[in-house]
Amino acid sequence: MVVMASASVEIVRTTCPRDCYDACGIEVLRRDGRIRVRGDRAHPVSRGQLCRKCTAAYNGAFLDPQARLTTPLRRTGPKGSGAFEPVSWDDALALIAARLHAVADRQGARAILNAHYTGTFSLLAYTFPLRFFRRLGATEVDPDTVCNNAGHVALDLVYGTSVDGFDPRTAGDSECILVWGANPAVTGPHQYEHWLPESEATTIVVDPIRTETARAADLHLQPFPGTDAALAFAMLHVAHRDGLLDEAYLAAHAIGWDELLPHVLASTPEWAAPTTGVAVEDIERAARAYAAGPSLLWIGQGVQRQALGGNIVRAVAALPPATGNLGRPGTGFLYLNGADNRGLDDGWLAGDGMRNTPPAPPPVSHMDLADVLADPARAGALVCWNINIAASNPRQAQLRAALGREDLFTVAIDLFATDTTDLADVVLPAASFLEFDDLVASYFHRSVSIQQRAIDPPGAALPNTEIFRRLAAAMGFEDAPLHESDDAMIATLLEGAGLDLAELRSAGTIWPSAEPEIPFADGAFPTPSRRVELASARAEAAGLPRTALPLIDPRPPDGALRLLSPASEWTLNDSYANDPKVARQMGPATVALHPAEAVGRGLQAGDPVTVTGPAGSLTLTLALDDGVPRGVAYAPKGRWPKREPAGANVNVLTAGEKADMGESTAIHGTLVTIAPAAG
Ligand SMILES: Nc1nc2c(c(=O)[nH]1)N[C@H]1C(S)=C(S)[C@@H](COP(=O)(O)OP(=O)(O)OC[C@H]3O[C@@H](n4cnc5c(=O)[nH]c(N)nc54)[C@H](O)[C@@H]3O)O[C@H]1N2
Ligand SMILES: Nc1nc2c(c(=O)[nH]1)N[C@H]1C(S)=C(S)[C@@H](COP(=O)(O)OP(=O)(O)OC[C@H]3O[C@@H](n4cnc5c(=O)[nH]c(N)nc54)[C@H](O)[C@@H]3O)O[C@H]1N2
Ligand code: SF4
Ligand SMILES: [Mo]
Repeated sequence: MVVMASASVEIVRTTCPRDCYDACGIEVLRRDGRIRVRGDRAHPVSRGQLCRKCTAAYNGAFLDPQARLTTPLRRTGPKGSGAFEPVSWDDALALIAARLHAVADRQGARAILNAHYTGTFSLLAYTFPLRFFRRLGATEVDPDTVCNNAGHVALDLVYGTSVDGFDPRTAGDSECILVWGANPAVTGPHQYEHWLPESEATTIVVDPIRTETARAADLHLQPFPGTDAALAFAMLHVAHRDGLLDEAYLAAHAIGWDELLPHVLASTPEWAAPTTGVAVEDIERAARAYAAGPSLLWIGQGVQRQALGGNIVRAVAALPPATGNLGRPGTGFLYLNGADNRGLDDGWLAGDGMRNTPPAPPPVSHMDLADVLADPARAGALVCWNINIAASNPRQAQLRAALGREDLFTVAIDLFATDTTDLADVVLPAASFLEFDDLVASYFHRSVSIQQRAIDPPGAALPNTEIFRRLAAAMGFEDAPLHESDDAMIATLLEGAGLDLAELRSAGTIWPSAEPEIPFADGAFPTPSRRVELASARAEAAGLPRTALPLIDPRPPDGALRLLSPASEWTLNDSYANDPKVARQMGPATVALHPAEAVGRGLQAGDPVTVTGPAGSLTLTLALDDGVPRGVAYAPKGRWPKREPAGANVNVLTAGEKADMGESTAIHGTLVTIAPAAG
């Protein structure tokens, strides 16, 4: 909806659809033909402030037609040479359709790979294209495997769901908020600035790095990476020892406590302290504060990117039922809140129940993508959209080599010319969120927001939805679900949720439930036993231990460091690194070490250092930070390889090792060595 703020100013209210906890409200102002993107002061979460990265990029690269892709492109030189010529949409789509049909005829549609993620996380642009790939019978590269799948699988085993998180509005009833392996100062800035401090609860942060979030907490537990399961078991031990368990809750609503108990009894704080690096007193303080409750548990995504990440999340997830911090105001856990807990049927949007679809081939993990793409028998074509795999996936050099296969037909769809589009055969220009209507469902708040078209796309750019409708037509797929209009899908989704479009357009964001929702208030869980499964037959059947175990990763061998590469405050994953203001703020790529680690290696801040990991080496600038523990190296993600001096980012080091569950990334388990750069 356009509001005329004054005779010469038009304002459109919309929402930031990035993969971010916040889902900020946005106002787009048009004054004398000039556009300004700013925070919506009326929005209860963002309160008029966007994060600095989005303020820069939405007023910078996103609005700059020189920075954006504005026309379909066809490759004219060797792969990766950067030689492209503009073509019309009709020609580009006809070429893609012919090549995809040829691969399907020759090898079966399973040799067409669909790689996608949350470049935009607005509902339609993120989900609708999946209908096309279902109809086609393509192999999906399982999106969550590059991010958070181990946590999803673990929570599904324990609770039967990973997407029915606490309602943040219930924090007023909490005495303690435990943030385990999330860093909202960077990844959910408004939760850090408003939600956490305003709750008045005691805040406890568990993070190997003394992040800004950790510094602001009442208590920071700083375990060595990959030791969190031992810490969680020791907290359960203290709760048991000090009579703080909720035996009644366990008896009524959980199974398997008896199987967990021997491990809990063995996990004394005196054992856990040297095992994790967290002092006995701090383990006890945290356990008592959390168990006394009412307490919220925020399980971050950083904690599960470990070799035993699934086991860690299962162990941490035992805390709420054991201490009765579940099912009543001020309690519960949050990993993510799924759109469907607001009545938004994202399964339907993705094509559940569509007729005329071949059986879906088994998905491929992002950890295996480089190998699959290198194999002509398994990969004849790749369609990449909403993701920049040449920057964000592990095994960067191997992946780039595979993308360089002349006989791999690659389509890449993006707003910008990324490292991935540079390696494509056909590049399609996507419209940005400012340029089309959609819905946004925050994964922290249980809200629904409108995304409204505020400006025209540059050149010939189109929203993901329209691109895949046109591609379906070019392929000769006439199925009605592949041709639904955005308006019709928005109307169906809102009707299912009982929401009114006009009201949403004017409010920007609506909470469908006026009162804080309390998941599992009835004590029932969507597991096979209908209870919290602390011991799980499903886990056993999948070849996993029946219960979480107090296991830790071995400490790095002498001289080796554990590389952590979580979110950067200046980028959103790989997005914005191409914005000039953001690039200036970020400066050169650094790796941070504890000062004592630098002394031992004869290194000083600012030195160029060569970091060597299992898949390759990279030269970075050394930073010193005593908030990084000894034995750890810290180098945030989010750089564009082609903008870096070495033509690579931190993912050139990483080998695609998998976590224990869900074929998911164990990126924070990467071991590296660091030495002065030669020359
Ligand atoms: N070393 C290391 N690597 C990591 C991680 C880590 O912690 N460490 N984290 C991992 C995680 S958690 C994730 S989620 C991944 C994310 O990695 P990516 O998914 O690659 O990163 P994004 O920046 O979210 O988005 C990718 C692209 O989507 C494009 N895009 C934005 N909007 C649209 C749109 O409307 N349509 C289309 N077609 N494209 C659009 C953006 O311009 C961008 O180029 O990275 C993973 N990689
Ligand atoms: N600014 C910004 N915001 C983002 C993103 C971004 O790239 N930049 N990415 C978005 C995406 S895709 C995601 S998935 C979310 C993720 O957001 P979060 O859930 O906050 O997760 P991360 O930032 O990946 O990691 C959080 C913390 O986990 C810690 N960690 C690493 N290993 C361990 C461990 O073994 N134990 C414990 N306890 N902690 C550990 C890291 O030190 C880090 O501080 O953020 C989203 N928001
Ligand atoms: S990335 Fe997150 S903090 Fe930044 S504007 Fe978007 S929703 Fe808000
Ligand atoms: Mo992610």
